[in-house]
Amino acid sequence: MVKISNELIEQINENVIKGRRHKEDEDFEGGSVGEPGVEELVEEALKGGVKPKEIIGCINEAMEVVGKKYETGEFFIPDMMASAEAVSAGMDVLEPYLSSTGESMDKFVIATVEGDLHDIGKNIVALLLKGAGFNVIDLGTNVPADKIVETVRAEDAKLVGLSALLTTTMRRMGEVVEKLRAEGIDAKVLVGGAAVSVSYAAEIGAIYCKDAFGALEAVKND
Ligand code: B12
Repeated sequence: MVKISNELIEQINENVIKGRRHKEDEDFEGGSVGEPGVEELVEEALKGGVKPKEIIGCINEAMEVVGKKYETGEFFIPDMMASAEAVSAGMDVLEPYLSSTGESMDKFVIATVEGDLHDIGKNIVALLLKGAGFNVIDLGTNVPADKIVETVRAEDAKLVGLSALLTTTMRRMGEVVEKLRAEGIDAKVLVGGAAVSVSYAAEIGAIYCKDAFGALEAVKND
């Protein structure tokens, strides 16, 4: 069983990197058609008892590799897109396994800040918190500060999550926190994404979360 799980995890990793969503997809050399892609592999892993946490960890690692390959010029934007789509396909399969117990908990408004289109990390955080029973309001990507503040106020949310993957968009997080405080809203703000650091989070008065599990810890420790 352990061996099978490890093999499946390895295959999920490989197929995320290759950007193969499902069995109809080709690999880089035009082969692999008919072999399971991320969708089928995640399904098989979950049915075989692999924990969602392990699958999420594997996805994180695979995307890390994709980022390195992009940095070194081995991958281009379409390759990153294909991997992102493969992750989305896997997350759709994962969602019911993380589905909420029906507890009604605090509202959590989450968004990727203005100028930034990256949403895989945000979606994982949203999914995990939804699964933990939080009432997640996901505003999507490229969201202006005013829209975030307006939603937090209208929903009277006590928790806010901001994602930024670009060094150029990270500063938008500070703008959101400033606007929230200017309106007298003292919601707890969680921030994450590759561009963000512990020191930047501290500078703007937010809580840094390394990953989605860190987010869960931070909101549970209220
Ligand atoms: C996939 C990807 C893309 C895809 C995004 C598709 C999508 N739907 O998201 C596409 C192709 C669109 C893309 C575009 C671009 N990208 Co890009 N992209 C990536 C890549 C490879 C992976 C990101 C990812 O999904 N990681 C996996 C997830 C699970 O990890 P994560 O996002 O970090 O999230 C986890 C934690 O950070 C945390 N977290 C994240 N958000 C939040 C929020 C909260 C509230 C909390 C609590 C926690 C939390 O929890 C998550 C789960 O555990 C990264 C490389 C990298 N190392 O990050 C580059 C990267 C972020 N991209 C980069 C660049 C440069 C770009 C482009 C500018 C390229 C271009 N020239 O056009 C554009 C920008 C587009 C835009 N305006 O946003 C650079 C950024 C460099 C920088 N310092 O600014 C990176 C680092 C690649 C590199 N090494 O150069 N990209």
